[in-house]
Amino acid sequence: MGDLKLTTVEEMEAATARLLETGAKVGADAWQLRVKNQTPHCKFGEQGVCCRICAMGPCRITPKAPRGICGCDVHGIVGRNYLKFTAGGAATHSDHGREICHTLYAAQPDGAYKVKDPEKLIRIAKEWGVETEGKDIYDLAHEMAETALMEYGKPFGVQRWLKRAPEHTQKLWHDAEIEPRAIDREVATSLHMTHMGCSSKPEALVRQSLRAGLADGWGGSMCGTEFSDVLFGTPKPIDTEANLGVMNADNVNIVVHGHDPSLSEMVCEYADDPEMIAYAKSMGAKGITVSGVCCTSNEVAMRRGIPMAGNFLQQENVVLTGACEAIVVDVQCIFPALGPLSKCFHTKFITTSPIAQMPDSDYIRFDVGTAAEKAKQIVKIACENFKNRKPDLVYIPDMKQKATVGYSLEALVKTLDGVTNSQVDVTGTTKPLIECITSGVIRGAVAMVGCNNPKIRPDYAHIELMKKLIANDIVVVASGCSAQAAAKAGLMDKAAKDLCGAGLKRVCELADIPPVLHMGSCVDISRMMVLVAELAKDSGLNISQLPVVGCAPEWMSEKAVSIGNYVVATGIDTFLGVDPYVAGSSEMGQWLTEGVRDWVEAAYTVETDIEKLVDKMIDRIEEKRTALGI
Ligand code: MSK
Repeated sequence: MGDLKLTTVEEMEAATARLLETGAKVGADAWQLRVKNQTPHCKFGEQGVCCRICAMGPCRITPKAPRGICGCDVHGIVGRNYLKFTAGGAATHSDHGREICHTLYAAQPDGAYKVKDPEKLIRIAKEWGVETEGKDIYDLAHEMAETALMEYGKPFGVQRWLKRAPEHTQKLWHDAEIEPRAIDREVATSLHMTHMGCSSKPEALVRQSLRAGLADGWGGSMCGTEFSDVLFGTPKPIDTEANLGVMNADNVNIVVHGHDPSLSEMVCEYADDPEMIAYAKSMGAKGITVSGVCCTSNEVAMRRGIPMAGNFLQQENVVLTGACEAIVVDVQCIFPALGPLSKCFHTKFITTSPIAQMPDSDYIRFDVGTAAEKAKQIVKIACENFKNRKPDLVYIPDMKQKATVGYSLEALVKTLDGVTNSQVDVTGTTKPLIECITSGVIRGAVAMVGCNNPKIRPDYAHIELMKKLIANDIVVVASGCSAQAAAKAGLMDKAAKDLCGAGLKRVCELADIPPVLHMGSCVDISRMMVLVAELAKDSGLNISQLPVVGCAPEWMSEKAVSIGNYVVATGIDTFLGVDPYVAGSSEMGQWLTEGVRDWVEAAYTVETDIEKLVDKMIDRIEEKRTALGI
């Protein structure tokens, strides 16, 4: 198997166990203990049958009490909870996108934020019908930022980005009345519908869940992805490393965590500044190592090659190494536990956003106007904290893997250009990939996304599913914490081609790619939507006909449900390893796993048995191939 040795889940668990011993010495707890304290979970909550949207309750549905005080049945209660969950996710991603638009609005040629990809900005401006001729690039950036911000609250019309979808998909959305209008409107409408005395009909609640999801994936998240590329550069393949061993015991370790690259980009910039490196040395360190956790990690890995310390359920581990001088966070997926945990060590837990304020943190408010000075202040604080380290508590697991990351759609198209036998010119399109799929060299593709969840053995589902998929010649595109699971295991090392079936292995060799392709952070699932849209247009097929499925085996956040809704609504069958709190309603289950297919030609499958989950995905891909006669 060449020189690749995968890191196993068992090895990662052993490293975590060793770190928890350090935690026990200093009286720290961690999620493993809190899970025990919270188990068993409330059955009403698990099934989604508890309603607390008004003060007459809470009402809980049982065989003896089949309706709430207002008379709402279990299907209405489960449906409302599902829509509220979606709205939370859509709001979160979209607000991230909005912040990026504000950062773009503040970009200046001599400022902290610059336009790093002017060609992409011009391309999007032309797509949106904005005049570009003779315009200063920064004037254009500000105009585009303002135009994008208007998408959040415009009174009329639907999302601009929808035009990227094939006409067939746009028509499905129109006919099903799920075309998202203003982004904020879809979130507000969802919360209006779930207010006491509004919708309790599952069909209506599911329809709005798809619409709110689309406002995220084909609205707010797409703004986040596309304008992050404009500001910080469109990712290209770049080498990095992943897992806790990327932290360096001799250096000042700064860990960036969260989602918005506006913060992490600045921290990376200053950590690389010779003045700051000299400062770290004056404090007794040999240098500065920045590494990442969660989607922030994906953002800076794919643009700068910054190493990935870990994913969601590894966030406490970085502090437990005893070698983390500062963990610097912005928004989303940050454990409040980091506050008390950091107090057990010398680590500074630095919060930076008014949206994510937490006890036991040092709050250094970060905004676009003062980004440079705040980032410098944060790096200095970390350097000064090096001397407070307690050497007897330092243990960094010797565990890391090589990874090649940064496969934006643009990079993917460019990379696959050479992999074709076509007699016609297919360059700059997805046609080489289509050829690989239609010829059967690659059987299909799976978009692997989402978090970790203690309900599933962490990373196990991600890694085992991916191994089986690539062995069956199915290429994997991954984002979020799923991508980090792959990188930590070694599946983003190009040598992982040796784990593939013969067809995918050949493609990996020809294109010089790993079999699991890193497409970015959670908002970058919008990249995957554009990829399938292009595949459909270039092949003349509908998205739902492509042998492509989506999968979130270990998901946990509201954002993941919003994502699931827009992936399904885009025409991609989506497989979940964790139930989205709908088990209490047969009608909701029916709508999500079958009913929505009539509107969008795709639906959910929920399967908590991981072996069965992967087999169902492979079967679905093969069914689609058979239907196409390929
Ligand atoms: S960070 S939403 S735990 S993928 Fe985007 Fe990871 Fe899930 Fe957060």
